[in-house]
Amino acid sequence: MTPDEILAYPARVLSQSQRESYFEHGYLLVEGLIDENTIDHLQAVTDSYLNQSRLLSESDAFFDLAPEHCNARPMVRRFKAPDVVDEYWQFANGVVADVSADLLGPNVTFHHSKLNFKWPMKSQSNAVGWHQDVPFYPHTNYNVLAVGTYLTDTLEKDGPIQVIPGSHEDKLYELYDDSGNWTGKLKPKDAALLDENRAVSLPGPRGSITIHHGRAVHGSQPSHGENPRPLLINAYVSADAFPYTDGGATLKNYRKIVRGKPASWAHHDPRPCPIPPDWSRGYTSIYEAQSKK
Ligand SMILES: O=C(O)CCC(=O)C(=O)O
Repeated sequence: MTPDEILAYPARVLSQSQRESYFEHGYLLVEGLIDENTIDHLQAVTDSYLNQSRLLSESDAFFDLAPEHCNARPMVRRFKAPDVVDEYWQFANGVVADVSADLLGPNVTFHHSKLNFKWPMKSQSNAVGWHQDVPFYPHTNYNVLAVGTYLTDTLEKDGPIQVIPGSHEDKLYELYDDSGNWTGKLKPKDAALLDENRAVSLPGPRGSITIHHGRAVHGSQPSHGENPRPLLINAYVSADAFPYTDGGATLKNYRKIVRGKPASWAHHDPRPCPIPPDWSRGYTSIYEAQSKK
């Protein structure tokens, strides 16, 4: 569906001007959308899983551990697919799915979730390098987006998501180095050409959501504080967008319809896209890829 076709459907949560702004700039910040009770509940569930991680010494299917992780200080970089837990899955099916329908059209498929943290680390930066999401999971069309929910107040010093406005209408980048190794971020020579002065930071109080288009160039700066900045990301695609790769096949809720109905026709965008490595047996994490020299 084109933006005009999507905008012709009545909005569920967002205002018409928020929807138009998303299509023009490729991102949106909606402050304080999620109510306090829901955030308190998600935060309590998150704390209980962080506690469980104390017993681990290496990453597993759920926890991506930072090098400094230990029993006394559980430093988890990411919960890899939190939607396997009922509370997170219910959240992924709630208001953030309605927001996605406002921007993808009435028929929406869940793609994946992750809960990213930023702990102060000595061994490596906790920045996330510039990248686009579509080269991780290319689809037949670009009605692909990710909704981030801040579980704590997130200030500029905490390393909020940053987006280059309008980049969703620009080119797609290969996220490989010059030797053909997957890095999950733009090549230094491509990143050097980005106009970083135009980057927009999206800080917000707990319960705020960020939305970025699957083609939008985004990342985040290192954090400078003790706030581990839990950011719960749920990614959705329009039901008529079909994956070119089977990277999500091992995920429990991958390609479940969360709004509307399945598509009987695929929609194809003529703009080509790069293809990621074969992750059909599972994907590790963006941190793993980006931290390799
Ligand atoms: O956690 C962040 O700051 C950004 C994460 C991100 O862009 C991703 O996981 O794809």
